[in-house]
Amino acid sequence: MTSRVVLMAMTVVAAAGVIAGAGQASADVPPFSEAQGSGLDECDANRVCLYTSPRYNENAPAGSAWMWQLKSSQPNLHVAPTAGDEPDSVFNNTDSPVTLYQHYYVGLCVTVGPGRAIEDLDHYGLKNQVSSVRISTTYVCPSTGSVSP
Ligand SMILES: [Ca+2]
Repeated sequence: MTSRVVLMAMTVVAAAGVIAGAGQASADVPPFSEAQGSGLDECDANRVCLYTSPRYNENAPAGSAWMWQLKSSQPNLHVAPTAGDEPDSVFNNTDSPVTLYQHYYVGLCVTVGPGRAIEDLDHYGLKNQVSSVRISTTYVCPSTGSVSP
């Protein structure tokens, strides 16, 4: 008898959770998109495009050519859809400088000018290291190539 009451109570809690979760999901707008793609042409206007492999995924095996498109700064790429520590190349298809950071706006960094691209982030020690992106003319990566916490 007791276990049956507990089971019923758990069912009610689970149902309430589903309802709350549905409301939460509809209010959440992903901060960036995730899709399969390769090449600079796949990058939409006014977006920063991150690619999981060098050379904008042009040599990535089918099914693993992940790319992410951002239209606003993203301090933490480790959110769904997660792109944290994944990018190997980048195309800045915006009119503003864009700075990529190793951590939450600190650590190793590199600034990519408007309309510019980097085909291999390994040149900056940032292959599979980028965790945040700032689209801004105010903040740029210092000549030391890193930002202290
Ligand atoms: Ca990668």
